[in-house]
Amino acid sequence: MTDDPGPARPPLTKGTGMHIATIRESTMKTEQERDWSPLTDEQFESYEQNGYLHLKGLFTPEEVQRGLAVIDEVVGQGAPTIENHASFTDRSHTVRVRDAVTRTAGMDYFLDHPKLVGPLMTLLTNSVQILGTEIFVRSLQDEALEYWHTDGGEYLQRVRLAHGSPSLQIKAQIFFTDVTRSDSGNFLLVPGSHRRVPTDQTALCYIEELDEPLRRGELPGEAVEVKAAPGDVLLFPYSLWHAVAPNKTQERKTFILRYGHLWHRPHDYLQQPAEVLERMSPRLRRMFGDFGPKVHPTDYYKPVDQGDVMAVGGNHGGE
Ligand SMILES: O=C(O)CCC(=O)C(=O)O
Repeated sequence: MTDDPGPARPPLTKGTGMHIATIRESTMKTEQERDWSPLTDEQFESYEQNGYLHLKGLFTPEEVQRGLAVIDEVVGQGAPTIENHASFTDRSHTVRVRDAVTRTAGMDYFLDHPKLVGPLMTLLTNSVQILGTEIFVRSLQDEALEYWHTDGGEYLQRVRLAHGSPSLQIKAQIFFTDVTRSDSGNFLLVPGSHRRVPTDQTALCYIEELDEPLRRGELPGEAVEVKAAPGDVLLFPYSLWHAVAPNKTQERKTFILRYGHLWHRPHDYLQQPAEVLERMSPRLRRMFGDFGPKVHPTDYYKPVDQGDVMAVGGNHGGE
């Protein structure tokens, strides 16, 4: 997806007293050199058609070690997480740390990484907010670790977007252990299902028409069992029908990061605490919905400096 920044204009800054339309045609644009690249047209089209994008080897083996250390650090602290909610379906076979970014600064590296920011900037058309940060450690289990469902609750479940529309909400799963064999806690998905509304509508968004066969170990014919290596990233919208295979190999360790537009509400925090935001780059703070002390309610819909703030993060191009 190419994005020509257009002719040179002055930087967009808040509080100049000038109307944005006199400064720049689009607030998505920037004169700064970005540290990220957008998805290619081919990648975008593949995501559009299939409802997922498997980015192989996005993170290096060193970065994988870094991620594993973050997981060990947080799990070693007792995996502190947020208060229970009536909709949570956390189970004994999985350690699930919600709002993990408040437990460790080590996640910032991944969240602010140009290799991850670029695809999200494409899919969410530059309005990118982090809605949740989770660590998953999935242990061994002979039956499916998760049954077929969509994400985001029953209200969002009915929304279907036209082909070519920017995504509404997205998950990025970063794999830190080997999930290249069957029955190793693989992510299961039905390609194209992101544009289908399940027949059943229930509070937890499980899809009984597929769950009943899955209890017998049967998958729909068109289902894909994702074979992910450490360092791979899977992007998918909340509307994609997905489940998790049994795990008969080894503990599976991943981050699952939730994203939406700036005008969405987060899932596992209301506002990040000041001490968390203070350690972050301006881009990452913006991705946590922080506009600084002079925020205007309209900023979430019409952020005047979005292109400039999102151009560069704190990882100096990544490692
Ligand atoms: O653990 C996984 O692979 C996916 C978890 C899941 O079902 C979800 O993110 O909604």
